[in-house]
Amino acid sequence: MAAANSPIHLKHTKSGARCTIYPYGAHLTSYQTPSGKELLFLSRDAILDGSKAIRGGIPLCFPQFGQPDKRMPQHGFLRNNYWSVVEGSMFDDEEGAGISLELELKDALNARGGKWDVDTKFNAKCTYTVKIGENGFTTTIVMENLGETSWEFQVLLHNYFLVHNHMALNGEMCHVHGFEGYAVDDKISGTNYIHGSDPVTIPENIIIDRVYSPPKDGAIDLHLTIAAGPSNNLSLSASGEVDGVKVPVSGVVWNPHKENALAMADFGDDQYHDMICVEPGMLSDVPPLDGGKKASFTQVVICL
Ligand code: TA6
Repeated sequence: MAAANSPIHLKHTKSGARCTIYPYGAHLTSYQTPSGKELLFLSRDAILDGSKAIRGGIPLCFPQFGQPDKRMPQHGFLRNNYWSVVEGSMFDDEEGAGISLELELKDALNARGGKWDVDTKFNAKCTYTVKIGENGFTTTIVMENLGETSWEFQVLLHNYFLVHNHMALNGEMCHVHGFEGYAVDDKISGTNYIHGSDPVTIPENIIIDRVYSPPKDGAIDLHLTIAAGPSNNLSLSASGEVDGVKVPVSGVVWNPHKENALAMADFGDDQYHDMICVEPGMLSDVPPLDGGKKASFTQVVICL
């Protein structure tokens, strides 16, 4: 019987901003501005009973993004395990409101009865903090190597942003500014190229699945502006470090389009019209995390 996955509802008393987090996956599924505008997409068919990763909100991806092999599940182990609230971490003050949750992966790995071919010395503790304020939210994940052997990893915050029907916005498409000059790995066309000076446009009528990697001599941190429709513009900034050394931040843009979405039981009814995934992460050139050391990754999402 899956443990109860009762959602945690937070409200910032001063501003009226609200959010919802599920202990399963430490999964932020909703952030609403003081005026009640929702920024995150949550599928109407999302499974919330802890039997499957939640479709929408911000799934956490660690220690891998995607599924290059069968060593572990797609996107790793964080979104499909129960996290515990860090005692005394909930706050609500002048600046904002927030909470931290934690998960020791060794238990998660053991709980799987060795089902995954991951080095059993892989002993990581992850702590995830969500802070909400009047104009948006900040999410930070801290990854600690509790073991002795260093391990390689990726980390990504798989944001599903809410867009009210891509093409209904007076024919407007979603735009993402900030990937200019980034190297693109287009998973759909199988091509690789350097993105030009125009914004990334995300029409509703094609599958988009692209990884944007920063140029070697380019910015380390990621700064994006996401134009997701009238009065729905967001800024997204992300930064990461491993044992105190900053690591270049990549981004992923995904829209499954009709065929792929309808093939997912938790993503039906043409809901793909109403979302875009813009996902910051440390995906390449990430140094291994040595035993006893920590890494962290943070994003700040602000309504413009
Ligand atoms: O966002 C990029 C991506 O890797 C896509 O290829 C697609 O698989 C998506 O993540 C969703 O993955 P999920 O395992 O949540 O269905």
